[in-house]
Amino acid sequence: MKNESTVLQQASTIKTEAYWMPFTHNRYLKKNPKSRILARAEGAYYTTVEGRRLFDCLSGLWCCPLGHGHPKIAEAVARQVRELDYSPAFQMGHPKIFSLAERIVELAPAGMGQVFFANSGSEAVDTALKIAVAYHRIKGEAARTRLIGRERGYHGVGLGGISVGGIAPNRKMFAPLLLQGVDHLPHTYNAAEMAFSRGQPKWGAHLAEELERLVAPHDASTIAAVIVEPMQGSGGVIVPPAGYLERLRAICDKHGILLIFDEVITGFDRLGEPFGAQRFGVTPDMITFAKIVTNGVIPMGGVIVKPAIHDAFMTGPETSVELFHGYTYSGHPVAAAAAHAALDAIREEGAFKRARDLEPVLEQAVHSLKGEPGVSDIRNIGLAAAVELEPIPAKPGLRALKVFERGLEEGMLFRFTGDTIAMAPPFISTRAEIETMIEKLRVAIRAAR
Ligand code: PXG
Repeated sequence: MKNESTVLQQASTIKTEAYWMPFTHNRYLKKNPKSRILARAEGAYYTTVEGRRLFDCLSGLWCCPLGHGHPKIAEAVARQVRELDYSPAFQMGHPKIFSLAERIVELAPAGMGQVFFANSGSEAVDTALKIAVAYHRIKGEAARTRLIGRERGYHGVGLGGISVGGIAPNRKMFAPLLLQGVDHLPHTYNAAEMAFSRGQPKWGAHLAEELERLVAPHDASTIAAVIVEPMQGSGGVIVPPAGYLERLRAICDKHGILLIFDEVITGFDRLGEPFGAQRFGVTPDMITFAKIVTNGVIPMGGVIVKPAIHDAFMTGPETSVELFHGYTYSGHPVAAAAAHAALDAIREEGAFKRARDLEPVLEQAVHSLKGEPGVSDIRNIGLAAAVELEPIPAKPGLRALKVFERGLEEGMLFRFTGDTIAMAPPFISTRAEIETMIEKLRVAIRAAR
């Protein structure tokens, strides 16, 4: 363990040139990096290399709700490295990954049967898309190749994920590489109809009917799957209108189209239920997950499928490989150990209940920002919320950047994209911490003119 002065000493010698940072304004950050470099973390707080303590308003990037440095997870990881650090993912297994798959199926909505492991949300999504197309082919419907995503959807950065995703800047540089045969449902956000909604907006279920319009010109027999986030996270905490997901489910059923919920953010309690599927009472055919499954400590992702999908592949000679897909680190033993410990902690520490109990606290606090300068919308569900800011004229994104930077000075690590501030505090937060987070946001918003 390094002491404080060693960490600070290191900070003064950090050279930033060689590291190309992901989804980051590299040149701007590197002009003044120290306020952005994290040295350590404990519970719901980070400490920067300058020694500033920051409340973790987004639980890392939506992934660390049990808090940092969780002793049980740390212990499980250390033990696993000594016991079995790596086990070949193909043609071999290890006990913890079988039992983890079973546990995840138990947490999933009734009717799910198997788990295929990957190492990130992006890999989980590309895996689900491949399974969908292969499934139809095996079932004798090889023409079902088209995929339907949604505007403002985020499904990671794989070529499949950006093709079904609907965030324009993530796609436009790579247009020639995008998959053919993809359509997008309209997003469900309409400020005029739903600004300042608490929980699910009442307006918007009819937008699911657009699926019929996308299916019709191609014929349902060409459509493999629809993929949506039950709650759009990266798109800015866009909560599904009441009745919308139910309608999507019904239309998919009518046409034999697989419905995939991308639950990389909503999986494992963010919405107060194990999955968004349970929160919204709609069971998809596949669920992708990542992030919270290990509390973010070791990368892991995966796809949960219905037995009918899995079983369709289990044909042909028993000695043949059924699915030509997988990663060197699929079901990594250290990730599996971290996931078991995280799921133990979720159970023992009552995370579902905590997220549910804190939901009204966050809701009430965040909506108190209505009327602050430049706040055009506030929305929330589970332990997630977003505040939409009016852009500074001709300078989109600048207002949120100012709020973010003032937040750092106030001891808050907010998340901003465009002019939206997103929050998803750790489940271990206290009521007072959530209220303080919002009061500091108020200060930052007032200052960011
Ligand atoms: N699907 C969804 C729904 C996601 O939210 C991914 C897939 C990709 O996961 P990986 O592990 O490949 O990054 C995500 C990731 C944010 C933010 O601030 C969200 C994500 C990642 C980073 C930041 O909203 N989601």
